[in-house]
Amino acid sequence: MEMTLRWFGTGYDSVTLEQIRQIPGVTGVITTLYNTQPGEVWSQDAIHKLKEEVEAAGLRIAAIESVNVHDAIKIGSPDRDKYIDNYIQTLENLGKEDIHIVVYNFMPVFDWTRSDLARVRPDGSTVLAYNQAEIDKINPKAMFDSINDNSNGFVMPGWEPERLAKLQELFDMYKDVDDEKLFNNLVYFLKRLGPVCKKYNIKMAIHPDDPAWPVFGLPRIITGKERILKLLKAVDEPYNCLNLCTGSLGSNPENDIVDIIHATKGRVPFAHIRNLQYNYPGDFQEAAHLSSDGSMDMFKIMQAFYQTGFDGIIRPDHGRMIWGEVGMPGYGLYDRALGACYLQGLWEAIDKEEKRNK
Ligand code: DNO
Repeated sequence: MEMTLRWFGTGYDSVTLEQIRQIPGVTGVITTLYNTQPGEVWSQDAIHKLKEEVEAAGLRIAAIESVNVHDAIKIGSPDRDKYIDNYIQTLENLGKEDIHIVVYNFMPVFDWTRSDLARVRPDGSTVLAYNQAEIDKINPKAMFDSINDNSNGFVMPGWEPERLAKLQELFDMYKDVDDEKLFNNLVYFLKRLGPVCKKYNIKMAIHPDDPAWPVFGLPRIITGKERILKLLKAVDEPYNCLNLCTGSLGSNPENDIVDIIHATKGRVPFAHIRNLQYNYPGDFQEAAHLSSDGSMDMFKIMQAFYQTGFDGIIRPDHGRMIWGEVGMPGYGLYDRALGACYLQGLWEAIDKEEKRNK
């Protein structure tokens, strides 16, 4: 297991590589070329520069999160092959730079959705939160504006203003896309990536839908165990794999995370680990990573990874904003650093205990 932290790049993140380097046990970052748009080719030169910057700080790029997928590919429009060709070229360039894990999602229009970026918890910390009744009251444009206005001046991942300026147009384009079409378009996309992934040993790790149910009437297909297994089987090759995100899958309390970890054994090179607090159906908020701070048993989750022989990378996912820190909501330094240490503490204890019992 390797512990990593997400870093959006100089100019896009309030956290520096030097700070990340000082979190005990963190050896890699999960990063991206933040100024690119879905559908663009990433040049090898730009990737190389990013890599040099990370390595100069004593870290490595452990994965790219994300190379976002152009909506034409998700919709299956006639020009999709052009965008898939661009994606293949980007993977080729990443492969040449020795990068082997790429995260993406296949959610229409929006990436993750929240109704509140700074819900205040009893201890005064703030967290991302979701309330279905709030979402039902607003339209997608209002949702986008509220995310944009409340992100402390940072562009939130997956909420690029350039793309979302065409919101209505995008919604119209998805009119005829149901779950089945979206799934078939995903399989088509993945099959075309096969040769380049095999050539460079690249793993395409899909991020589950967050929250794990349809939002604004748009289809969502990576929401739970059955559908994940269906996808892994549809392209049954090691390069088609899962970025197991406990928080996204866990937004639906019916998802048994421990069971999903066991069921996807061997197909998870990368995990996002965070805790959630369920309040009532349709309302949850994020929490500190500690089990007792939310509704998930983080020990059992780490134990399941250990027992399935997990040897991939982990990042402590979203944290609370604490100690007066101002940064991108969910992506401050302090609480994620606490999370990284806590998760490594669990791992060390599980490892020692399992070895002692052998
Ligand atoms: C939110 C993240 C997502 C994730 C993408 C992957 O903070 O978990 O934005 O990176 O869905 O493509």
